[in-house]
Amino acid sequence: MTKTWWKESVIYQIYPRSFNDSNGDGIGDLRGIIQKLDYLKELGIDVIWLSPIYKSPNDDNGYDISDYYDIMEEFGTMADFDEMLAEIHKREMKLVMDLVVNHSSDEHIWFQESRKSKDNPYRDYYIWKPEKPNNWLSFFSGSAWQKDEATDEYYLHLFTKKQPDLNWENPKLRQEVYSLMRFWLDKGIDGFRMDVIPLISKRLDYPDADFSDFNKVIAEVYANGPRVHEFLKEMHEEVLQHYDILTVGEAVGVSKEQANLYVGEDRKELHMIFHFGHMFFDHGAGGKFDIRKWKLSEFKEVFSSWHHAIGDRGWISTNLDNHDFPRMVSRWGNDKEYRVESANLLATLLLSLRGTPSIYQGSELGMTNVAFDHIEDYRDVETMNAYAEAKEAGKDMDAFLKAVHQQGRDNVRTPIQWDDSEHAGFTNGTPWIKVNPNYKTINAKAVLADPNSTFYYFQKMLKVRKEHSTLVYGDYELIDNNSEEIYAYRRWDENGTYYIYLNFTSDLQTKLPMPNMDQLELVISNYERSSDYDVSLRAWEARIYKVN
Ligand code: TEU
Ligand code: CA
Repeated sequence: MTKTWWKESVIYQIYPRSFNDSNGDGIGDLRGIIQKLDYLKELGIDVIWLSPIYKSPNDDNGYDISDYYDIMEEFGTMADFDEMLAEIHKREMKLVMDLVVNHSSDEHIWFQESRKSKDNPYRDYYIWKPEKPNNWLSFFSGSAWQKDEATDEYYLHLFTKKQPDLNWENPKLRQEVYSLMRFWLDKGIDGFRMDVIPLISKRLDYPDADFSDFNKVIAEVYANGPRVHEFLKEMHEEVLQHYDILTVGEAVGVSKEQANLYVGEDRKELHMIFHFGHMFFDHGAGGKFDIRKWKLSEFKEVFSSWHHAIGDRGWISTNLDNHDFPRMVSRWGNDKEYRVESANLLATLLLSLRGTPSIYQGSELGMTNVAFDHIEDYRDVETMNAYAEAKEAGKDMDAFLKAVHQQGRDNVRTPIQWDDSEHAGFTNGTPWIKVNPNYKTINAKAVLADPNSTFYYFQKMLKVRKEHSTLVYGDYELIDNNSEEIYAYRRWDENGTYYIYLNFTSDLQTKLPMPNMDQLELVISNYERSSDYDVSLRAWEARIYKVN
């Protein structure tokens, strides 16, 4: 297996709107990020993935771009950007930008032109049909086709109607994309996270789909279209191969069997993908707000089977949350009495699997989901649309709000809790979305003052990954597949063998599948070690051993 920096790096995702506000307008910004770079350096991450900062009317918080060559006004200026990039590099960290090119904003000049007339030179930058060709639905509720008055035709939008899909069949559009990528790469950025990249090639027969299972439609109809690999190879040839960068595709709808078609080293497409193995697996047939219970054995199976499916041929990136999914400690851990322990256990997992780990902002603080009482306090377009749709359908709206508390995207979009002052020190003004009321106890100031905090555990675990390359490159084998309480696995290569034990319950676990104890040296644990506990695990205890 080839060894390279982007396999050894750890990514930290910043959602700029919610990170840090430097000028009191209630919206996080680039200068706010600059102020916190020392904090990130101290944590020990290598690469910052920045959610979109391009000019945008913010229908979907920047995932609707109206100018790929400019910075969103609320976030700052190009001079701020250049300064931020220089400051990141000065601290020997890297910057990966979000590339959102499955769709643009309807306010992009291309779409403004495209919609004017059928013979406009930009008409073919988007996907227009005289009639709705099928029953496709948007990810964010309602039809994926929107009628436009000027020409009386329909355009495709897999996301909101302010996010028209770009037409990748058009070679001119593809060249535009490659140009804007070069613009940012030539500024010196270190790579791209590619938004919904498996969706760029559409099925040109536009078949009807069976929406009794939306995730199945994504996988079988929307993603992995006929020309997707041709387009990615062209992008690689024209742009990517000329830079020493990190590329990671958001692989919605990509199965583990298909994954190496995107990331196989011989394929010359992407370096790695974020997979959705665990991200969608608690969704019922009715989608994310139709929650299904999961078992630990299923969770383990996701990571095990993805590890084996990719093998030594390709690479993946692993995350346990991001700006679209609930807080990791609330989703996979216990965000009540074992919040700190379980956040640290999840960090142990994330940082001891093969694949480049990505930490979402605030995880290192042990930040949790939020439960606003009123729908008016929510901001996310997905949540708002789904709420309106459920109401229209006469659903039980109290139950729906409860599902939002568990699954809504705003769970991870509340402002970062920097201290216990008003609005958690995120802003001097009024934040664009309310802070989580638990900021008085959960905040950066508090964790930095507490040697036993999540922050210092994450920091320590980041060092462990750096110092033990087996955790990066080694092979992986699950131990005790059937346990619904313990996640245990072995990592090994020519440099050593490691055993990782994670107790995913709030109970003491005594039946550990342990090899000979006196050969084992403890590398890290999220509890103070006490010899009594060598063969048992306390609530949410995590331990890594090295075999001597
Ligand atoms: O997300 C794509 C995607 O699959 C999500 O729509 C996901 O299904 C949903 O958020 C789950 O609730 C990307 C971005 O990460 C997301 O923020 C954008 O809204 C979306 O693309 C459109 O650009
Ligand atoms: Ca601001």
